[in-house]
Amino acid sequence: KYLALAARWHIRGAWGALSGGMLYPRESPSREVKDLSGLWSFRADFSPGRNAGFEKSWFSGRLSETGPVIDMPVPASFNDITQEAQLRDFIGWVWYDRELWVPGRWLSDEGLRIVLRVGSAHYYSIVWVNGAKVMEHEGGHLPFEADVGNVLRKNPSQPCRITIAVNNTLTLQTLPPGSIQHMDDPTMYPPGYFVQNINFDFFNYAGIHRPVLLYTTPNVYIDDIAVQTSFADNIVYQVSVAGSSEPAVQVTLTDKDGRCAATSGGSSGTLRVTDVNLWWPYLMHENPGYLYSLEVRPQAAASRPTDLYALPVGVRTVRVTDTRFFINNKPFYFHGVNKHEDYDIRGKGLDWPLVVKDFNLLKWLGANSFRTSHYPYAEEILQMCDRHGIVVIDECPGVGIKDIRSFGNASLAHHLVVMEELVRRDKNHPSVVMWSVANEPASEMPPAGRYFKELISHTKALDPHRPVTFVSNSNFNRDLGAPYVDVICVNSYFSWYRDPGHVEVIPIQLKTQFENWHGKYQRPIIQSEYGADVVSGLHSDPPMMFTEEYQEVVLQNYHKVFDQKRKEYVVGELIWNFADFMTAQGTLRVVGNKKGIFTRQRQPKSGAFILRDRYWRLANETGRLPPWTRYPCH
Ligand code: GCB
Repeated sequence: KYLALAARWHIRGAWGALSGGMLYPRESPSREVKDLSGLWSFRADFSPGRNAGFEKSWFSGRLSETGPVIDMPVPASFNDITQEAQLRDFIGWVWYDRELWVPGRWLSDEGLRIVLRVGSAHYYSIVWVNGAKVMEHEGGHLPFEADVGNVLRKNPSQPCRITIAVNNTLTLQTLPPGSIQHMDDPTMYPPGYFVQNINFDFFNYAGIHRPVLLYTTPNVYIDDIAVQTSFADNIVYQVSVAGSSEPAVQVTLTDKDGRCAATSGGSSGTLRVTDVNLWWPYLMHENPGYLYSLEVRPQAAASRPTDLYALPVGVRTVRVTDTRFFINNKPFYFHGVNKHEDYDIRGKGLDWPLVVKDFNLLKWLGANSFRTSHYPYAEEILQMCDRHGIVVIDECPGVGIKDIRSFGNASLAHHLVVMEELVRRDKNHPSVVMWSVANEPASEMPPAGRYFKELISHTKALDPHRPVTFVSNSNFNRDLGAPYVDVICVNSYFSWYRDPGHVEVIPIQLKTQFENWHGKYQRPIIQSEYGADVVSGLHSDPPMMFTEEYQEVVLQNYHKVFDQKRKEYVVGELIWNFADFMTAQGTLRVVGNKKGIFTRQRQPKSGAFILRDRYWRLANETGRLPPWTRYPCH
């Protein structure tokens, strides 16, 4: 019964997913933003069918009138906020609501759109304003929004109530997939007992993970902007304006000092900049992350307010050959990390102190890149990458696709929608240099060939200017997706999951791995994961698994081979993982995955120092650093 419900949510989830742009809400003279972060009322629906909230219409009045509620911070995962294991491990619908006053002038000005936007909520969301349903969305990690002006204006003298119901159930057709298993043996389990099975290695944190905002735009407004940059025609732009049939558009490009660098008119055009400042990665140039501001103004009728949206733009190119990855026509070597959005108490909720700390650690480490393993990260994080020159492989939540039933048409259709939402959101970030459509799918299963062929070609059609990959751990000979990728990304854990304890086998196995993949596909290769678990503070010499010394020697053995093969076709190395992170409970995990080079609280293990020495050495060899950044004088 529960699965049937889940299947219906999925079908409804597809509506509305593709209409309109998804510009990040920014304030301007024509746009105001009201951030609804803070405390919301919260109630998990513990009823046996998890359906009491709908049967009793919890959205039609205050949640606190339906039964007991607790305070819940937004943004945050709900799982680790209380002392209740039942809530930590809850599966089903949770309900949030809060009341607020909308500024009177927003309501009285009929020339304004008022948009409600959820930065992300995991996994399936339904949103009501004053009891009226305004939107549904399937999938975590990506934003969704609706114009709620009409609903709000019906009742201008009352505070407005926003209700959000979120369901974290994963099925074979969700992304990531999962399955609900009912335990029907009454001698073993209580009545109605079920569990959520997943095939991915991080805790399925849920709730409202990113800010909920109300923002305004004029009725004639900039709906979307797309830029494509190059050396000759520096910025080719396209603007879509909604609310007007023939909008004239004025575009001004200003440089970092606020000086006008170029202007243009029309909803599409080209901006050429004299002595253009290119966007460079961190440690590749003395002035990384250079951003212009593209100010777009549609010209509305004289009586109407004119919209203004300012998009940060970095001018750079990306190109791949069969042995190299180029940024701005210079070979780029990824020396970076894989991350997670994960921390104590808030789980996957956006947390500014953590975001800034992590960027400081990335810079300390000499990392120039990361992969958003295994789902899209907050837009605020990508904006930091743009500004600091941290290069990003942008991954969608296609992780744990292991069951053959998750390669069917329904799964593929949803995966395509997710890639569209991802490209729509992130296409203008100069830091994003490649899309990753999946992590370690069962790509040797027969349907994987057609699945990845379609998925990758669809992604390339959405964005012909960026390479596309997926991350493999399959046998190179049986991988049915690999023929379609631009860059091979491969994960391996020699001396860990295979040959545990035997670090001496790493060099030979790693060399074979690279030679096999490159020999067969003639593509550049990124070692997209490698590493070893360390319980911080455990020591042994000679090294043993789970000690700091063992992680050190695993890293050193991998690095020897990277140093040989990066002269040929290996274009990057991303450690698994930047920091320890929470997982489901199991015999292989000691309170989470401990492959971090930092602990979950961001303290370095000894592996971090090995990596720091290496990354700064690589940067000194390949980059152009100003004297003050040269490690160890940093
Ligand atoms: C992998 C997965 C990653 C896991 C990691 C591990 O291959 O891509 O999600 O956390 O291995 O530590 O097992």
